[in-house]
Amino acid sequence: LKPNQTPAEESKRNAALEAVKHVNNWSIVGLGSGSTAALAIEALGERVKHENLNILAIPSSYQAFQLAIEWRIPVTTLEEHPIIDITIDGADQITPELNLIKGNGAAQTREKVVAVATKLNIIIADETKKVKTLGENNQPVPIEVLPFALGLVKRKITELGGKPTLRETKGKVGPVISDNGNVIMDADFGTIINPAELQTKLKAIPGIIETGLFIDLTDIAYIGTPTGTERTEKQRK
Ligand code: A5P
Repeated sequence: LKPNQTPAEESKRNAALEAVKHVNNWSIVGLGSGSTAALAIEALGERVKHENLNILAIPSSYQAFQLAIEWRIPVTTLEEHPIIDITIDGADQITPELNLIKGNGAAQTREKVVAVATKLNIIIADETKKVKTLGENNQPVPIEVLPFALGLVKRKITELGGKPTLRETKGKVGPVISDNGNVIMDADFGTIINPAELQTKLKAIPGIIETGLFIDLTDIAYIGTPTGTERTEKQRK
């Protein structure tokens, strides 16, 4: 336990510590993004330092890349290693079927590329991320959009029943620009009964790069509590 940790941080750290136990020597490891994934990167860094763990990491964002450098975890690229052994990432919402909404940190496109390239995907989160149905509690779907296509994408999302909002930055006026040079639309679809169908419809709109709907991509979830973790597993189709 770290000093001055809030119960939420403790929960996230417990999940992160459980997940990094799955990382074996000589693995290619995908690094997720966000505050929970950051704790897993830290825990991996500790293992690299104290256990001489030999791994090569593929960061899913500029944030994850910087953290890997900070914790002295060697990095590689998907071009060199197109198959990733294990990825540990966070989520904004997670259902009992282990479907997710991701992208609160605008990193969902690279996160999904990394997840699809990965043999074992582990998601870590605290209990606040657990939901019955994706889209509950007004959680929008983060969508990365080519700036040129914004007008079209907005209209098409509205036709699909969504309420799109362009994500604005803090610390600068104007929209959030992703690590890939695109903008983010947060689209509220209410509760999403059929997320796979919505994903297919959204991906058919030109200008949508990727969405934060992660369907059937997760193998194990660790939900952390201040005192332990709850594990859920799923056989991917
Ligand atoms: C980044 O774009 C997201 O997909 C994160 O994985 C997600 O937002 C979880 O972040 P926290 O762990 O900070 O809640």
